[in-house]
Amino acid sequence: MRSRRGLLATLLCGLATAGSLGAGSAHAQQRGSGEVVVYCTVQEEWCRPMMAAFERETGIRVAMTRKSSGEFYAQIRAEASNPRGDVWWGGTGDPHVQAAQENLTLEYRSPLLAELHPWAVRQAEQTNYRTVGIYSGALGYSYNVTQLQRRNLPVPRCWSDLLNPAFRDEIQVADPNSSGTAYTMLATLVQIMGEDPAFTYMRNLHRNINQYTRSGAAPARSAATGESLIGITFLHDAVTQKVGGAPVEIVAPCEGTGYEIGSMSLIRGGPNQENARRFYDWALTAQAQAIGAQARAYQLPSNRNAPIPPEAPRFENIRLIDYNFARWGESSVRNALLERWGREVRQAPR
Ligand code: S7P
Repeated sequence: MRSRRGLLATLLCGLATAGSLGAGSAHAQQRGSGEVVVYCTVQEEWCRPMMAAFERETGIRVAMTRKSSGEFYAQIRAEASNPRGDVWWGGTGDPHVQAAQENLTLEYRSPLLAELHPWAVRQAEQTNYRTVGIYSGALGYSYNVTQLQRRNLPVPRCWSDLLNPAFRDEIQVADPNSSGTAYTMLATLVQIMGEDPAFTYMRNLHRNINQYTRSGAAPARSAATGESLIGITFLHDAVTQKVGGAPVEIVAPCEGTGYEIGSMSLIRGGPNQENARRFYDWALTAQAQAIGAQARAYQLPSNRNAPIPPEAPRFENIRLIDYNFARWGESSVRNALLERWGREVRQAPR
């Protein structure tokens, strides 16, 4: 039998732990049951430990699938009359904003909103609390230093440098229809240059593109292995490669660049709504957000108490544009830009 002193020590220790872990562990005290279906849009390497930690903490089973931002937006739309998913966790904010506008997601005011940075709360306010910011990160590119030096090519520093004919077939970026990263690039260029000049730029860049990938982070891996010279991605996806030992340098373009507010939404009509809200609250805790860095994901977390990974590209060192998330996530605007990209860029002669 345990002594009274031992019991007191255990209780005090338990209280201290609950205090330091915050709302996440308060939830963990009531074990849950059943399952929750999570559509995960960050990298698989982060999706898996995140889901495992939630299962451990709550006892709720997670059925998780991973796809890119535009793909899950399209799936949630297609499933609207018979929703299969409960939570859409991660991915760039624009398609979450579009889903909110199209009434595909649910209004929810998490008690954890009080712990978030203003930019994450603003994302919730602008969508009537149908999505919320969970992390943030800036767009840019990385280049393979070994290949660049071996071939004596100039070091790129700006968006304009990517048009250099010396980079023909050497640049990789994703397709904005499937990838939130690539849509962020499209909307960023339009915001920096104006729409017609941005499309002229992208048609010229098209000559240097070797492949439009489905996934937004794939070009960072391609630059890391030297398969491509340059990969356009979020900077944090390139940091993951650099931390893993790849010979890459990371560029925040000199003209300025856009950024994402990675978001989370509850799917309207999802089959496990109570468990979905539990996942949502848990995913906003500092403790859950710390899992990103452990999985080598170097975004800036939205919970003010979550540790910022030292490797994360800091916004104060980057020339950021004032990205208008409400405008570029608006259905008609996003659809029109994607349609124009398909017609004028993807089909352009090389
Ligand atoms: O790797 C993390 C990340 O860059 O992936 C998300 C991205 O939207 C998913 O990839 P797609 O571009 O293929 O949609 C970002 O939100 C996140 O920072």
